[in-house]
Amino acid sequence: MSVPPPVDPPADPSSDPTPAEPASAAPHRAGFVALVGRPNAGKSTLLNQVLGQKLSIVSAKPQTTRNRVVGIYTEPGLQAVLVDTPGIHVAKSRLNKAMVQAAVSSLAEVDAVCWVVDVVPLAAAAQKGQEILGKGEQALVQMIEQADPAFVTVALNKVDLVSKPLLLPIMEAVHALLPQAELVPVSAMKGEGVPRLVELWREQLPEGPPPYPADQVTDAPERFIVAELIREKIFHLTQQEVPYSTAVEIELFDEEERESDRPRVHIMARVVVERDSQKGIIIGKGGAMLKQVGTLARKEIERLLGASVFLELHVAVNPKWTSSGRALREFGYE
Ligand SMILES: Nc1nc2c(ncn2[C@@H]2O[C@H](COP(=O)(O)OP(=O)(O)OP(=O)(O)O)[C@@H](O)[C@H]2O)c(=O)[nH]1
Ligand SMILES: [Mg+2]
Repeated sequence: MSVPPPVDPPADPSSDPTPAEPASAAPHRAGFVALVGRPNAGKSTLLNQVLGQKLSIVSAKPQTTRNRVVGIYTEPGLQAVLVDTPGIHVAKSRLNKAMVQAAVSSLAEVDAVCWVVDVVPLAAAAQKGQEILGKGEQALVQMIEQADPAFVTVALNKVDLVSKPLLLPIMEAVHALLPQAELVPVSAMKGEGVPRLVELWREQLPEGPPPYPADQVTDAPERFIVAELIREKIFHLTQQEVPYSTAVEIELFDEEERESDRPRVHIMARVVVERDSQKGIIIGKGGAMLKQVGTLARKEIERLLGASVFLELHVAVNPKWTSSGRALREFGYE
């Protein structure tokens, strides 16, 4: 576990500035920034890019993130606590409603909001002469306005996929809807523009000491991230409704040999689906799919834990868990 860093004592305004201290030393700033947006906009990619490490899972499919995931970015003079959230969408199932609820409630708890926008569909709409910001974006802006955060930045994401001139009408449309917000074209994937976003948070976040120790990267328990990494591989490897019917529960997290000369962690996880047919797909022919999920997840879990990992997966059916309050609470979604 991490050890809190020494916190500087508050400056005494009556004392003369010591020559050793640069006169321009800016006050420490810290606060919470919610990353919100439509599904698949690149919120989790952005979180990982700012942190410089994989913390929140990413996939090409929408509705990958289901919980709020906190990533703590610390540099001298700044701690920005980023809150990755599920994509905001018109939710039908109880699971999806819980996801949207997690995102919307995060809006109310933060100092600043970063709206992450995928510019690709907007550029396509602009080229066709259609309305650039559709109902989804407008509803989202209303939610941001209702939450009334002190600052809003807009990360116009995936600029690596769109030619520069197409960004102009998009920026105009966003500016018209959110005139107070700072707009930053970024590529969360490649890192372009991301330092500018961090610079804005540094300017916007309130003065104050860091809420977390400097070496802490998240408040999420390791077992949560482990379960997420397994779920991510299922998102990558399965199609249609299967990833959306899947949850992962850690049943055993045995760290007895973690501190040994050859650090080792034994993990048992249950992959829960809604139907027998989905169970068949996740297991695959002769167990091939489950093996592939396990192999890919294990590599990333080993990197996360800094230990070799013995990962055992099995699959269980919990009919209609996505609409069961009890199951949603058990899996941590409600
Ligand atoms: N080319 C490109 N792709 C990106 C960029 N940012 C994200 N992506 C891709 O967009 C897809 C969605 O990224 P995520 O980070 O999972 O998006 P999200 O907003 O967290 O999605 P949900 O959790 O489903 O709401 C993935 O395939 C990413 O690799 C970018 O800057 N450029
Ligand atoms: Mg996400």
